[in-house]
Amino acid sequence: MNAPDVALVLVDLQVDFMPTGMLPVAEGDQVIPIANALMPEYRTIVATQDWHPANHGSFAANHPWRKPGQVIDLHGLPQVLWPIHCVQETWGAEFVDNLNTDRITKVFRKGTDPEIDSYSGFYDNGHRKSTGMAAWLREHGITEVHVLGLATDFCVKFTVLDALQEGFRTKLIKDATRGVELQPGDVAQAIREMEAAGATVL
Ligand code: VGL
Ligand code: ZN
Repeated sequence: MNAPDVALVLVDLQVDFMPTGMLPVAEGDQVIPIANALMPEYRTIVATQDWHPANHGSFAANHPWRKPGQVIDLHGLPQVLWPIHCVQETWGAEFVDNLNTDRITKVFRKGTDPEIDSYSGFYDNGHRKSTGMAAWLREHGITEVHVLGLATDFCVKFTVLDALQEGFRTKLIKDATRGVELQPGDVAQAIREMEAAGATVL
């Protein structure tokens, strides 16, 4: 059992990020049994859910002639365009079937504003609005977070960087993450950035 001031953070363990999903992460399914095995070791477990409205600006389909992978300016921020994924109240946005959700203490949903994307579980990509996760963790006496999930080079990375910025000791459970790798080497680069910012890689 970890100390009571340590929380486990499960990032985006959702149907659409599985290898058969709309925004497939290779081997993303392999992190689920690890998450299930680790949960009994934590008193506090928070999970994030990518939770987009159908008109979300990160969907290529919402921009004429744009395709997934292209980068546009979305209300002043560079935005990678994605396939339609994790639409609120749809199957793709649900937690993966075989994830043991009984032990999850609290869920934070992100990406709900159609005008801005939100990779981090703490803030949107412009750091304009908080999800309330940092305050919630502090209220529950948490000083350290252990992060796993999908995708290493997007939502996991930005969740880890914000956790550090919010003053949490932060460890990445690397074996329980997988990345999108739009470019080969993106995952290795993301891990270097997290370490450089002060994260411990387990
Ligand atoms: C994610 C791209 C778009 C992620 C979410 O969970 O890493 N990536 N939305
Ligand atoms: Zn998304």
